[in-house]
Amino acid sequence: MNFEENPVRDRLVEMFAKASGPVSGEEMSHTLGLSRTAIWKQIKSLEQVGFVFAASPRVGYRAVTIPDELMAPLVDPHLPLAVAFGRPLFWAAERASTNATALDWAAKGLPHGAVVTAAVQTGGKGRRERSWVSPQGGMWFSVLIRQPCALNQAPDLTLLASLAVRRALAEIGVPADIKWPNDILVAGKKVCGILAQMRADGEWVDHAVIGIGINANFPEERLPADIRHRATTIFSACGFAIERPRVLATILTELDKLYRLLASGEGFASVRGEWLAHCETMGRSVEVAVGNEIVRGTAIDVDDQGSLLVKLAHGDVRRLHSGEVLFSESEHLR
Ligand code: BT5
Repeated sequence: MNFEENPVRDRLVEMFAKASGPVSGEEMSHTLGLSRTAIWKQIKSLEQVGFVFAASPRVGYRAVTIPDELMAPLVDPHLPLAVAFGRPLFWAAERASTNATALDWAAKGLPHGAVVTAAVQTGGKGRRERSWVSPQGGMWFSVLIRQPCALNQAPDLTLLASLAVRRALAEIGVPADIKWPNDILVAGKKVCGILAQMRADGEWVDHAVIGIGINANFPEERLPADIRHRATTIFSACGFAIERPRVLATILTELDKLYRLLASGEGFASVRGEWLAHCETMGRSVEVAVGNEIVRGTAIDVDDQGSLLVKLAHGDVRRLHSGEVLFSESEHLR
């Protein structure tokens, strides 16, 4: 199956991104094998997603503004050749959910390492079918992993992804902490969530889709009022916009390094020290929902398997493999 949704658009964006001056209509028609009218239609559709062009009669078009969308020709120059993720990369102005698209395409042969992105998600998903608000300006993307791993290693996929995001944000001066197991916080509020969905075959994960959502370049006022006490955006918390294609390339590069650990048999254990150093969950009161049960206590450690150790009021320690950490209200408002 051919997954390329609009190859002409990507090649056109690449031409504009690489050009030092105006690109003539003739050059575009010749290179892309399309009529001038077809090119003009592509230019109009790029304008709708934030590109601004200056047209000079007889000379051609110059891109005055190239928006920092997560498009292949804008991400690729930042991605080292040896990185296994991000090629191919499929961008769309709108998708219901990049995870849903990636899972659907995975069943139709999408290759390992492919990335699906969208400028806006209309049906973004969190865990347990919760909705994930995904306006323009965020980073909404999913990575397909086809290297089978044992089912009991599956939690590592999320833990390692959160470390990749943390490293990439730290590199551009965004101080991010990890909240076990799948959140990234800036200034104590959630700016990123990770949703890993997988198809297992017996004891093995056949393929997994790692969905990552980052509230990047939009003001937190665009998040629903009822979550703003615990969620923010990088733009609001740090006061600057980030270069999204470059940050995506860095995340994919870090993810590649970390997932090679899994393939080589080392998993979370080899980066546990780094993870703990940036995990803000330790030492705090937590309420963890595990199925229908709520476990209350103090988070004291994360073990080599990535499980959270919680000390209960009467002194016993519980090892929690999955679930979610909800900070108790008193801690949260501290
Ligand atoms: C997550 O779920 O944190 C996983 C989010 C994964 C989103 C990515 S975007 C690309 C890919 N495609 C998808 O469809 N999903 C993935 P969870 O821990 O269950 O958190 C969900 C809860 O966070 C919601 O119930 C809201 O309370 C809150 N929330 C919703 N949108 C948010 C946002 N943009 N920022 C922070 N919190 C949000």
